[in-house]
Amino acid sequence: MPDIAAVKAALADQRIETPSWGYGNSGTRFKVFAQAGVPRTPQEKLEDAAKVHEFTGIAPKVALHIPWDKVDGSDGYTKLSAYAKERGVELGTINSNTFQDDDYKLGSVCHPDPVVRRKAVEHLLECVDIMDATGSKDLKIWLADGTNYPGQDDIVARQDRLAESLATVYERLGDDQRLLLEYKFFEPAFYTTDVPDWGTSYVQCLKLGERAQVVVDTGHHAPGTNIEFIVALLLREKKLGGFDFNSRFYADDDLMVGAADPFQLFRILHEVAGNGGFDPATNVAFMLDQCHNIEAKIPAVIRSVMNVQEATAKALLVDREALAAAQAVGDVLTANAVLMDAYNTDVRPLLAEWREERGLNPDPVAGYKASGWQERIVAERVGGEQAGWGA
Ligand code: PSV
Ligand code: MN
Repeated sequence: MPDIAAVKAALADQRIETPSWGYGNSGTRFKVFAQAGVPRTPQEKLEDAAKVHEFTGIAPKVALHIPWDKVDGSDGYTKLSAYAKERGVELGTINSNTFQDDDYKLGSVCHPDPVVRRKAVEHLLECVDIMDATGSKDLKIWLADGTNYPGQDDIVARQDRLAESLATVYERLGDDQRLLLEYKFFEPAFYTTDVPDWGTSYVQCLKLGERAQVVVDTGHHAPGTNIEFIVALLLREKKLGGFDFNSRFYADDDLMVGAADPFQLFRILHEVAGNGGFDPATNVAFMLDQCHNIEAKIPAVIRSVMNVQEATAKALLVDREALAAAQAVGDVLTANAVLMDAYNTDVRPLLAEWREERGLNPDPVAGYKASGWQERIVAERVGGEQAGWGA
């Protein structure tokens, strides 16, 4: 069996980035249910994110979404970054948004009109300017671009426009900055999506260069897709930039990671563990991309971080020597049993101990509930406009 001290040391290296939008109001296209105490400003989102880090110890970074987290002033982002640091967290990935403007009805960087494409590219370049101010290393691009009807636009021409637009952005990146391209098989486009799968993202990234990598959002696949295979392949090709973790039952549900299928999460993280993905040098960004529509937001983010941590601990517990030995002689049942032994291990006591060793509450959700933070934000965050992505 793997050495427990080594497992604990590996867990200490883990960092899970939380999304600013996970703290704001969200919902479906039918209804957004507002919650008391929800942040009204990017600063208040950072305060909530800092609580998640305080109780889990492994969530020191917060991803921003522009323009949802837009701040004014030439030094606005430098100040926001300082505000985060004062609270013990830092600004992480900058997520672009080319999907909420009337001009983007027929697409953004793939739009047939060069004027609209330029506008979308300008937004992405602005995101890189923000990265320079915040010290963020990753620009995440998810495109809603696509078509609804056969014949609506030329599929290959759209790929050409995509390549040209992304190349302009890639050239603007600093040496230590990355362009991370998400894929999603459908929605909001229903006939063709311009980046529908890992292959399309991979092909585009390959042409751009080393600092362009693929992001796997666990909610962006058709039912039954073997996501861990994609993860293993991308790691092999050094093209896995990161994850957007969440759970899906049906489409892009954005539920808490590990809630729908904890076994799938384990299988994914087993491939990460086996292919060097937990090595900080591999630089895989582990991010949540979730919306907490009906549940309390901060404890839901804490729970999600814990779900990733639990699945990670199980993946680290896989007896890789025994697995390799069984695989080498074609002992199918033993190989499978080795994997299942790790998955079926209750790692909660190990993680509680790990937290206590770091001066953390062994039960982060209970710790948060006892902290009084929820009562405080409900009492203090009155008036103003609550944050949300609109629905
Ligand atoms: C799209 O569904 C997505 O996963 C992208 O990452 C967006 O940036 C994010 O959701 C927030 O809407
Ligand atoms: Mn995503």
